[in-house]
Amino acid sequence: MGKYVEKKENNKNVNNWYPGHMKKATNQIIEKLKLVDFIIFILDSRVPYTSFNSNLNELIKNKRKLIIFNKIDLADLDKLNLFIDKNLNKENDYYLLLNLSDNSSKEKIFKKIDDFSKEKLEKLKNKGIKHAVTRALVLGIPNVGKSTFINMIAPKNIQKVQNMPGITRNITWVKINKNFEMIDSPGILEPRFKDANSGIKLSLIGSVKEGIINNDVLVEFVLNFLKNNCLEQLLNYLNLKELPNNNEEILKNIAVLRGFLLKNSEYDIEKAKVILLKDFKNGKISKVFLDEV
Ligand SMILES: Nc1nc2c(ncn2[C@@H]2O[C@H](COP(=O)(O)OP(=O)(O)OP(=O)(O)O)[C@@H](O)[C@H]2O)c(=O)[nH]1
Ligand SMILES: [Mg+2]
Repeated sequence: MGKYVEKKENNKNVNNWYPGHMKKATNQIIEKLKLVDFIIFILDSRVPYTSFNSNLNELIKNKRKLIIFNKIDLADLDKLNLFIDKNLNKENDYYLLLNLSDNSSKEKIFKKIDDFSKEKLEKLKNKGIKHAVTRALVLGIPNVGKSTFINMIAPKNIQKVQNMPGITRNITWVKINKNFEMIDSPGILEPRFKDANSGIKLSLIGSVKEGIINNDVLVEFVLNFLKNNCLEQLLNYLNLKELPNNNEEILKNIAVLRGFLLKNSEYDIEKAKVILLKDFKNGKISKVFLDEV
């Protein structure tokens, strides 16, 4: 996974919004590292580069790591696979593609966890210890599905889940079964954005909270991205056969479709912007890949 780190650009934009709780959570994670056998590192498949926190990766470099490319239901799988071919050293990096809205992912997860636990269990068995417990720490930026991952394999839904950042606030141990325990952790962002568009992409997928980056900037980016890369999905979303002339016309079209009218019978373009961003975040426009392949 070294290539991810090399790609990171040297940018001087210190995020002055960086939430204090993330610093605190990072320290709590460092404390827990010695207690776990491996790390489950969760990424958003729409932005596998942008959602890869290199700082966290540096902290866990001595640990075995299972990389989860999550939310594949929302991603362009061809591009994701190309990205994986280019960036993962398949002999050393263990990874799994998942859609956690699909309950059948459970089996895939347990199989992989068994693979990861085997080494330790065998070592202990040779020493005569039969009932060993394997422990894993789930890490990632906010909103990638860490708690959803844990809920999927836990005996019952324990962790709170919502499509916005900062839902998990504390390190939490969760017992999966008598042989396996996991730690859920609060999402942590890199203290600096990787490049000029990272903050935008992270806002679009709900990993940076609303209000940090101006809606106009987000709308402009997402419409240009869709026009250039996902025309079919955009036309479907707009219920049109041909693309309007410009972004303003597109927004007007959304306002018409939704019946967003102001008192003076003008279209409510601001409301159209908000709904577009919300729909994108909720995966109503899907099969996208926002990073470079
Ligand atoms: N479409 C889709 N949505 C998913 C998937 N996995 C998780 N989600 C949704 O993503 C949102 C965030 O999930 P969480 O599990 O709360 O994410 P988290 O990483 O724990 O977030 P923080 O605790 O805020 O760091 C929720 O709305 C989940 O339902 C997936 O594979 N596909
Ligand atoms: Mg969580």
